[in-house]
Amino acid sequence: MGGTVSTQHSYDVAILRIDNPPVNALGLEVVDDLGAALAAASDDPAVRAIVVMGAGRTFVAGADIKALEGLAWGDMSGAPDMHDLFQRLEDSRKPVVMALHGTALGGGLELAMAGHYRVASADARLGQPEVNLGLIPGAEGTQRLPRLVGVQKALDMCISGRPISARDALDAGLIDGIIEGDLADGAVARARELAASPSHPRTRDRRDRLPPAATLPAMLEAGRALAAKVHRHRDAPLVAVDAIEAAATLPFDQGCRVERDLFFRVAGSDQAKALIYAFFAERAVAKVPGVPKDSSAPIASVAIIGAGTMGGGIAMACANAGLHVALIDTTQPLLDQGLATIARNYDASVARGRLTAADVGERLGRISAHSGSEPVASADLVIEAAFEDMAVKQAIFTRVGREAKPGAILATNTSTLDIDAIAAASGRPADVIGLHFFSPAHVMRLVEIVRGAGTAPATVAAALTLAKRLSKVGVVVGNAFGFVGNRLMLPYMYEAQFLVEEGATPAQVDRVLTDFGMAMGIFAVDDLAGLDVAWRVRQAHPPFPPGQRQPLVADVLCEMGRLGQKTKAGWYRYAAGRTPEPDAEVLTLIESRARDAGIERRTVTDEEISDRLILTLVNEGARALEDAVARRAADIDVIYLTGYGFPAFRGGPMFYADQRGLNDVSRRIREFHARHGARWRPAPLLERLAREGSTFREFDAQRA
Ligand code: 3H9
Repeated sequence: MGGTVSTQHSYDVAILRIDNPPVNALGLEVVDDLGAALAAASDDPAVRAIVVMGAGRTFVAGADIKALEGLAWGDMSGAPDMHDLFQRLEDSRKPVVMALHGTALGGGLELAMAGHYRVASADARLGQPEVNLGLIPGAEGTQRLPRLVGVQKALDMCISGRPISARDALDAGLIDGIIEGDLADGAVARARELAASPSHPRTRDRRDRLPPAATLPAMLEAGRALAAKVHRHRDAPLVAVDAIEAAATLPFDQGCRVERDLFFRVAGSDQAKALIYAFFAERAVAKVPGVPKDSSAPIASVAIIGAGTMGGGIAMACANAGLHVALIDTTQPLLDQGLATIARNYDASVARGRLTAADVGERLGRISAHSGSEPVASADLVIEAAFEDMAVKQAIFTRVGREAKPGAILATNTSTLDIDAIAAASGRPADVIGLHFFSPAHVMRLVEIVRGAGTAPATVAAALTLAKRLSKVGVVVGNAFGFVGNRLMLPYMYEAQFLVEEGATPAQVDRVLTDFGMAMGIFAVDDLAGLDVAWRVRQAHPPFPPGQRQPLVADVLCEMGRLGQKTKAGWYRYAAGRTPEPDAEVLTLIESRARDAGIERRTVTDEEISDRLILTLVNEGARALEDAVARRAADIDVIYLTGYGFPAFRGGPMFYADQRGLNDVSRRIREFHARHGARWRPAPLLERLAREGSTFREFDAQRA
């Protein structure tokens, strides 16, 4: 028998156990081995029923995404055809019970639906997440799921990609029972009961859950509207609706042929390439040479110094993950204010139905407030989230360095300051690391993990483990101004300001960016963050050297008190709520400042806006790689996808550049250099890769 499936007998039941760590993904070998194990169990006269389950922590979490990556790039050799196996499972005269635990996702759920019966442990999760990879279910999922749960629920699951709980699956008819206690024993008992039945239900024969023809069009229309809304600009969710339509209107085999054609149409698309790349890039960031994979330092208690917006958000992120948090600030009123903000944020989650009042009670119960620094001594992790001022931070670290227990991790949440200077004050730089959370810290997934010159590998490992524990993505970056994210963001922001000085409007720039797929336009982002944030940064770090063009308007807006949403006016005005409205006063100000500076006003095309902004990110990204502040192009992409609203279906700025072709990117940057001067000097790394006909992906691969 093959190596990925083992057979074990319990009474007269054969248990076929899929063992392909880490997540039992279905690749060619598993499909072959399962087919062989099924044949043997079918032929064995002592076997009256069959159970299929997963070894280790999960059932099957999907088709092997590595093989699907090959497929996306034109290599068909690794992608299994599961149709035969599924047909044989369904045609088995002995009942096949699928026993699910952990996750049954994508091809895993498709496999489960090919069995006659499905049982699951109470904590199992089931879903068709293919859209997250730019795909649709391609192993009969779009044909079987509507037959089991109806078109409406199938649309919801295939469009959102979100898994459902075992309880939901039971209510929806996707599984037949929940097993409390040992899953294998429960599944075997069920299989033995069923062995006596003369025949077993085949999903493919069912039509009872499919809707009458008259109600179908409205459901599909609602599905397409939902797909366009939740996955703006993405093709796969809409294609999934087409495949489900085929399930409702065609016999099973014909529906499967439609699904197959549609699957192959999306599987080779740029969107699938980008999203699959993003899936692996997000997981690769945790693999840092020289840093142990798993941290041996368990973190259970955290002391957070500073109860402001950042400290409060970090406290929530930690409490949500089950950590005990001591929130420290200098006075009781500051602590009260911080706790009130935390309570308000939690109330909003309850109002939105994301948490129950009991969940919130539990989480708040893990946060205690302190006006003295006593909790520092016992904390496994100390996070300083005080005012962004070197003297303040150094004073805190001098004290923390003395008071924290040996082996504790000492983190600073600075966004602009030098980690080494902060670490020096602590007297124990090996323990010190930057944790650059993004606001709101309980929501945003990105944490830049800033490694100082003296940071120990074990400290980096602990920070990576913490990020995962907080359900965040930690990316290790070097200690240089702006780290990686803001280093790229600042020139992008200034380029947008130059564009409006030349004749574009903030609304046009923001529209071009959201059309490109960015979550928000840069002027709307600036207004949301507060214009004073970048203003303070500009005062400490002028954007461009003297003699180069400087942005003309942002400082003036700040001086006018137009600080963004919080003052109801910034680049836009906010007459009612948070919706930005173009403001004639700002347009006049931009025009007059530009005229005074002798800038010729002209029509700026959407294409120029898009290129000047996105290629600014690419060029600066290449420089960050040259300087080794970013380790890999994929790290930059993950930072932009998880922290800056860059569209996942484009894979990130560096992947976008690869897809466009570095030759074309470099040609365009040289044009901008000729027209706009020094700030557009092409990054030598980009020029070299373009000359060699290479890509950032190859650059990463060579470094790995
Ligand atoms: C599909 O099924 C298409 C079908 O319709 C059929 C078409 C013909 N394949 O995330 P983690 C690896 S599309 C290969 O850190 P967690 C992952 O790279 C697929 N590898 O763990 C990582 O490797 P490494 C539909 C996979 O506990 C390791 O497993 N399914 C796969 O936080 C651990 O992953 C999905 O989209 C895979 N399918 O989360 C599910 N899945 O250690 C995708 C994981 O070397 N997977 N790996 O870095 C997930 O959502 C999460 O991995 C899961 C576990 C929730 C399962």
